[in-house]
Amino acid sequence: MSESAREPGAPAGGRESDRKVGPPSTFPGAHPPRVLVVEDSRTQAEWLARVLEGEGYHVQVAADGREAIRRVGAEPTDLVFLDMVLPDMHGLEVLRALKSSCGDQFIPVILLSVKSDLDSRVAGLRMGADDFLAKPYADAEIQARAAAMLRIKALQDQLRVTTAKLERLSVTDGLTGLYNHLHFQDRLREEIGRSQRYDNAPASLIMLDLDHFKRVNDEYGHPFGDRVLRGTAEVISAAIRGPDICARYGGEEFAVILPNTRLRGALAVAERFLRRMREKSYPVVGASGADDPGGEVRVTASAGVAVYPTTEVNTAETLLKYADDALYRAKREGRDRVCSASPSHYSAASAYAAERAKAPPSSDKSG
Ligand code: GH3
Ligand code: MG
Ligand code: MG
Ligand code: MG
Repeated sequence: MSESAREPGAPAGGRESDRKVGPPSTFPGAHPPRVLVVEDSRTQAEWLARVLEGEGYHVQVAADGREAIRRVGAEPTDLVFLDMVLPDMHGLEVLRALKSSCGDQFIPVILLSVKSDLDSRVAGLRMGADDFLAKPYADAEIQARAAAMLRIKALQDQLRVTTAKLERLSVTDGLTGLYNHLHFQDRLREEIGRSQRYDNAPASLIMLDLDHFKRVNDEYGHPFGDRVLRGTAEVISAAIRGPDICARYGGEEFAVILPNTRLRGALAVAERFLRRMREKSYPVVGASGADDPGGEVRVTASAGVAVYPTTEVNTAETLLKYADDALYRAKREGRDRVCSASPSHYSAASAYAAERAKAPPSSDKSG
């Protein structure tokens, strides 16, 4: 160690009596902060560890750069003290590797350097180091800088959690937990854009609307209607595959984007939704007092399906329009059924329905 190092137990600035005694302080997190000391001098490392452990931190030591990088990659770390002079790598190289490996997580790094080494300190700060300690350092300074960094880290972590929560809320429908209208629009455009980039790979859209839902609200009340909407979201979520995107489009209207899916596949999915809707029942508590046994309510839905790309359907807007038109046709033709978009689509839908009609008996009455 050429850097005016002091031996353990003989700190330059701080006195042993300055150190806090008694039980470690309590931390806001569930665990004591985890500190990694990267230092090849054993005496320096042990001394730093002792000072930090005195603060109640959980301290690990890495004797070289490679071990430091491995540990940060493998073990949760809240703070790193990093010596500039290491046997295998320069401290700045290690810093670069650590900072690029922690992604959107903030892991503060305090550089350990000698006072005269201004250039490395400046370079280190420019490269993303968060602070530095110049040797010889005092116990109190180590403790104060560690505490300051951990405070900033706690705030950053909190900010990350809050941001993630807000991001989730901004795309979610509060009642059903599905994606909301705005996010649906974004995803539909994204999906069509992707399809255009990949040789116009097909994508389908299903629009779904509950039948006579106003009556359900009128008869059983709005909270009951809300339960039906949540139940519908469950039915839809359970019936789709991973890449499919489902959203609450509006009041009692739902939309599902099916990437890489042609008409036939989309019709099958829509039929499955409707069948499961028919099968699902919602218990009603007796409305007229204790003698009223209550009962159960079933709510059906109508669906419109359109596929991209066709001659008419060549944008997100036209895909939406055609699915919507198909939905209204399903309503007009009696509800509780699936219709598809253009006449050419429609004949395919009819062919599909005819095929289904020939299939072995099923309780399914749509198509
Ligand atoms: P149709 O079969 O033609 O679709 O008839 P409908 O009664 O379902 O259609 P209409 O558009 O007349 O009524 C939709 C109803 O959906 C009216 C509205 O009160 C209800 N609705 C919309 N959003 C919500 C909600 O968040 N909760 C509840 N409970 N009801 C809602
Ligand atoms: Mg060293
Ligand atoms: Mg409706
Ligand atoms: Mg509606």
